[in-house]
Amino acid sequence: MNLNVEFSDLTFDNKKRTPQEFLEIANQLRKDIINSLLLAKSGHSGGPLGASDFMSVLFFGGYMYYDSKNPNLPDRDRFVLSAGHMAPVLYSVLARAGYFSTQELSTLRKYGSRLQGHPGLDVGLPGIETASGSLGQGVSIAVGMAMSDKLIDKNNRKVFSLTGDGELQEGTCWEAAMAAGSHKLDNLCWIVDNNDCQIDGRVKNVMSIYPLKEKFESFNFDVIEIDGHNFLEIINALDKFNSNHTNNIQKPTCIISKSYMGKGVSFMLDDYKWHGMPPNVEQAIKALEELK
Ligand SMILES: Cc1ncc(C[n+]2csc(CCOP(=O)(O)OP(=O)(O)O)c2C)c(N)n1
Repeated sequence: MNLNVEFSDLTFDNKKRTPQEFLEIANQLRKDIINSLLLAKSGHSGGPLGASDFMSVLFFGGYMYYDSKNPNLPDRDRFVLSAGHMAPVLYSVLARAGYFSTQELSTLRKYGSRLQGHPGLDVGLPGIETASGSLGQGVSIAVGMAMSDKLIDKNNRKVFSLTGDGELQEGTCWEAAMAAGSHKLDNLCWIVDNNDCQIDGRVKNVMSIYPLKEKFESFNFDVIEIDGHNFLEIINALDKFNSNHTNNIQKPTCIISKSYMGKGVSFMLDDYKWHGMPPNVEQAIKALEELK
């Protein structure tokens, strides 16, 4: 069976939108994820598909200040994908925002490509703020960025970082949380993709991270729990972070985004086996049909 993979040239701007528009963008991201992973023949399907709804609102809903044609804009907001293995969704977001050609999505994980399995700084891909993939490292760097913005430069920038929930089993995360709360980093928005799946099974069975809300609250976070596939709830949570930042509430914000691994593709839904597996041709055809 053959599948002729094509990436459209469609890009999206960054503005207020309806839930239906966000869903259409999220499904475009999902199609890119399926297509690029099919060509790569390796990589992570489940996490990126589950985080697509949140990423659609974050990057295309007017919540981050950035200019894809001027990636080093000095006062830009920054996004750090701490769960670096979810790179396929970040690469699709950056391409669809205009940082680089959507055609480059076909090079995922290829030798010499700028789209490595985990984001790197050495390959020079615009829009990548730091290398990540060693779990716990990205969010720790994001906390450092927020500290320098708030405490040293005293500017108005915001830092967003997305961790997995399995990632929170990495101890470094909790030192980062303690630092963020202790330094009252109200310019930091920490998003937890809470699909309760990780590489070996359910997060709660491998090693429980719960209760999560109370843990972050004890580190001085304002915690917002949402359905990570409900666009109105995502919008409200990001609005709340904006108001926390504007009003200097002296607490970082944590959005616990309850999601499903593989969301959008029926045979991948809520199944941890799709954590680190790409689709084959038959599976990709079925997935793309469902995402039409
Ligand atoms: C420090 C470190 N230990 C182990 C790994 C291997 N690893 C990659 S992803 C992953 C599971 C992460 O689970 P989660 O954050 O929930 O992501 P999801 O399964 O939802 O995509 C592990 C253990 C790693 N990348 N870094």
